[in-house]
Amino acid sequence: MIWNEKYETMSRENMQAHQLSCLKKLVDNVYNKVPFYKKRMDEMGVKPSDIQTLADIRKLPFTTKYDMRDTYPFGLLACGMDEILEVHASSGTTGKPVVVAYTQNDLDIWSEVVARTLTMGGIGKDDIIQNAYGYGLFTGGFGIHHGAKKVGATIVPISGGNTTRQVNLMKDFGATCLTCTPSYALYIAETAREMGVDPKKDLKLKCGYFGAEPWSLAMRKDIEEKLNIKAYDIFGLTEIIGPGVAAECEYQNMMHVQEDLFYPEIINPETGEPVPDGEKGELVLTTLTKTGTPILRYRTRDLTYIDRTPCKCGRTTARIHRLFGRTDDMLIIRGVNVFPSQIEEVLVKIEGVEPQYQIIVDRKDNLDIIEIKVEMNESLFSDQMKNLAATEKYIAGELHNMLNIHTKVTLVEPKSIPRGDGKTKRVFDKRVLQ
Ligand code: DLL
Repeated sequence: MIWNEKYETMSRENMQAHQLSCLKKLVDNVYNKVPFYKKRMDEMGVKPSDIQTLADIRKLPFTTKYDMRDTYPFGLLACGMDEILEVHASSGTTGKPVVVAYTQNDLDIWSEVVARTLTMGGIGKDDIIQNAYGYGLFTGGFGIHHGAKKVGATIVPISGGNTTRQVNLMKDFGATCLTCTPSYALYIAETAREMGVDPKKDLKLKCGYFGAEPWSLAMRKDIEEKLNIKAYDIFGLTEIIGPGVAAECEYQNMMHVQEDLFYPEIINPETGEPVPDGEKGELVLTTLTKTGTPILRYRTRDLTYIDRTPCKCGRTTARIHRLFGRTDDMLIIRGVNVFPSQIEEVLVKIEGVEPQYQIIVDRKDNLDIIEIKVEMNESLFSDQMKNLAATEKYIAGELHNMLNIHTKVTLVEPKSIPRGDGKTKRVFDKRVLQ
């Protein structure tokens, strides 16, 4: 089933006409109501009337995380505070948080995109959603909540944490859909196994929507097997709306962007110039219809490519590839570029290890060194006959063959890498402090 036939199956021609009409109104609105954008556009010598085609979007300024921090907390507001109903913020490890304020119109957009997402996985009013994304300033909990209400599903707003209770309630209430970060989904699966709960026999889960952090296809397979579900990828970011900007349909073949509401561009992150469809680059998003904190050309730092061909599911919306990483999480190890997600791809294919790992980068004698701590599974751990040093060497060899990096691999005991109920921190780059 498709939640919104009109927009999700719109012809490209009509979609572009719709996007252009929204873009013109948006630019007019921010130019007149947000001094930050007026100043930027004046500096660039561009007026709202210069936007006559979709390609003219390139005349407009980019917005970055720094711009949002500099205008903290409400400097990008395009309406009065009396119209704001909800505020969310991304934690940000450094500096001030990024704050986004929602009007009723924006909350409607948010619930609409999450309703479309849940419908893609066959979730409707007969379903029970265990929502284990954190509730609070983070957009995960409330975003799923708003959309679940819209489709009429039953919501269990359990938020993150207390994993034993998560498993018990999932069993007792008969949840059919689980929503949380992919790393937390694996933790829940592990806990269920320890509690003697068999997802095949004891749970009614059909699917889950996992996002907010990078995860590999191999990790998807692991979650699907361990929880006996279909695991869908859901993407979003606070600056734009939260979860629901793009998500996978039942074919799990790239994520549909809700492009009648968020206009996607893919650019070369170094030059800022557009790249052709199918070529990897940085995703840039413009909120076409938001009224609280409308954003022009937000530099997401997320790397992906776009495909505008229609999908087998009948939807015609552009799709983005699952994220390859972020321009700012790329590690440069002795001149070799490597993303944590590539390391994960290699690790999860190796028998005897779990997709639980930490990447520690340091510099000694002016040389980058990278250590990978990876957890053994119970059977490798208990197999005393196994030569662990040989396994470590084998993993290091695989990483070298696949990624051309020299690593020190350390196998650690099952469960020794801390689990979280939200986004998991996997990279510790000590060079940053030097
Ligand atoms: O993580 C919103 C969200 C909540 C998305 C729940 C999906 C599910 P932020 O905290 O602002 O918002 O972080 C946004 O997280 O720019 C990506 O780098 C990363 N991210 C989000 N979804 C995915 C995903 C939420 N499916 C940042 N795959 C984004 C990989 C993701 N990375």
